[in-house]
Amino acid sequence: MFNIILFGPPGSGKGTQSEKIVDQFGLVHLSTGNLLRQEITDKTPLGMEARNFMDKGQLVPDEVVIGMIDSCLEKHSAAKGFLFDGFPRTVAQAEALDKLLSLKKTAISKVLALEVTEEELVKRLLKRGETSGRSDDTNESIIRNRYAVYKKETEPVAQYYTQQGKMEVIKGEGSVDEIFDALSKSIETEMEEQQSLSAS
Ligand code: B4P
Repeated sequence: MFNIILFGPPGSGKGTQSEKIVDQFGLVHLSTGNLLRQEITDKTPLGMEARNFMDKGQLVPDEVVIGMIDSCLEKHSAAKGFLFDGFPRTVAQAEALDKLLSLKKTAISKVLALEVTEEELVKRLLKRGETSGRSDDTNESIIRNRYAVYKKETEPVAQYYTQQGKMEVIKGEGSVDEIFDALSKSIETEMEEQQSLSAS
């Protein structure tokens, strides 16, 4: 299995790039943001609980998100690999993911981190808010809170994977295609390394 994490602050292009990566490399896309929004649309109890956090720009509790990922991994047990988008967002989520993957005798191969300035993020999300109908994208103070939560709770996850030697930073500003090219090159290199290791 080949598993990667697309990491970065809110609005850095994780969702945008994930769609292109899964098309190109045949991985299963697991976006916790999309899964949570689907629960909200379906008006499930989980969705109702998650909405209270998401509307304020806060993170949904770890146990809710980890449970969701666990059942998705079960559902796609024959997958060639996974692309995790927007997950893990806390060190507790990263530790839980390592455990879940090791039970399946697999692991994270690489973490690709998109780097974008705060001002560019705010600009992108406010623009998306004009058309997306997403309540967390329309108010600048909620967007700034999401960024503050990222700095406090999610940035330590980068340290966690740096210690494992899996982290690579990619410039997240420029055209969507330029960024996709940089991400693809890094994924291809990692896939080749993994293949030559398993052949030896
Ligand atoms: P997510 O759905 O993960 O989304 P996001 O962080 O808002 O955005 P993303 O980085 O995917 O940006 P996108 O490509 O869309 O999270 C939403 C909320 O869900 C969180 O705040 C949290 O409450 C909750 N949640 C999710 N996962 C969780 C977890 N694991 N634990 C706890 N809570 C969780 O790009 C944004 C915009 O930029 C788009 O309009 C796009 O068109 C534009 N864009 C993209 N690339 C561009 C480029 N190169 N140049 C210009 N614009 C670009």
